[in-house]
Amino acid sequence: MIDAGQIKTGTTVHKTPVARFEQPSQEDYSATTEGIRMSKMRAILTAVILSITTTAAFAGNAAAGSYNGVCESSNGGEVCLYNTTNFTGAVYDTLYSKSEYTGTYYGTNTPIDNTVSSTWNRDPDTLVTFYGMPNYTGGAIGQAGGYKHSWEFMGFNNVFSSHCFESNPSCPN
Ligand SMILES: [Ca+2]
Ligand SMILES: [Ca+2]
Repeated sequence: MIDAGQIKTGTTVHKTPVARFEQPSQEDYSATTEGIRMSKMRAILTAVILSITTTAAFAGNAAAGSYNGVCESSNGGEVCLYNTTNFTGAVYDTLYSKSEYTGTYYGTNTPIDNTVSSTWNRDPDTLVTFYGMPNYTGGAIGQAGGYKHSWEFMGFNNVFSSHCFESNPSCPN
């Protein structure tokens, strides 16, 4: 709206003083409309710049995303393993499928193999399947995108030994 005012003032300068008391001419109206349009364009530009900044921020987190002790939805979304039943405490957070549970919960010496009690799939639209054995074998159960499950109450406590995102072509069908 500041732009509209500036354009209108600029137009008035070229008129005689009497013109101030006339109804706004079509020219004035057009100038105002144009000003609003310019303001909108500026708003869109600002939104684009913000979007770029946000993207850059996500890119900046990429290196620290997987296995940093924080269960995150950025970069496609992690799957997070907990050895507690309520998604708290130490976590193994990863963006990737894992064919063998060789790791430990972040910041601990506790192995993840056969100790997972709850999981959170933070990928909003990709199923992850957990398996009772390495290499995506043994008993399997899927967890849909965005869901949290406490496996203690579902008969899968302390059994998982691998997991695979369905987007991974090497996962079993
Ligand atoms: Ca993380
Ligand atoms: Ca197992």
